[in-house]
Amino acid sequence: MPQRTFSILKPDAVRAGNSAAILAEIAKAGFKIVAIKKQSISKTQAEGFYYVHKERSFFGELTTFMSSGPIILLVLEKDNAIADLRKLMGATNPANAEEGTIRKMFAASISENAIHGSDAEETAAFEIGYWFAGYELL
Ligand code: 3AN
Repeated sequence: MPQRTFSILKPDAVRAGNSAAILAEIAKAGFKIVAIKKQSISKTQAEGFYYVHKERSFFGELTTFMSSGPIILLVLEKDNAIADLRKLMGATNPANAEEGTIRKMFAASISENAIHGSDAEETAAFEIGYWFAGYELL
């Protein structure tokens, strides 16, 4: 059964001109793009999106970074999409990311790590609904 996941190409990746190369890796891995949009988000929008991390020490840094420039919001679909995208992304800290992963290829640090991907079905449902209206997901 095809599954949907949510992804963000983060401000560092967009700023560096890596969006198209990362989208090519995503396509090569067999994901279908259900929805895609580029936009700048406010600090408040970032705080709402990352509310599960609000007690973490890096919350301020994370939400300031995510609102520092345009991002690309994606809904992706394939069998096993959530786990497969996490695998393609690589470890949160690019220093620990395996060869061939997006973070190994395109991320500079744990805070500026090129890509976000949902970590579970419930988070994917929340994250897709946070950024996309139903009519954008047909
Ligand atoms: P992932 O994105 O791999 O699921 P999470 O959910 O642990 O990682 O963290 C959410 C985001 O917060 C990460 N993508 C990263 O940008 C940022 N982050 C995580 N840990 C740190 C840290 N120690 N310092 C700064 N930013 C961090």
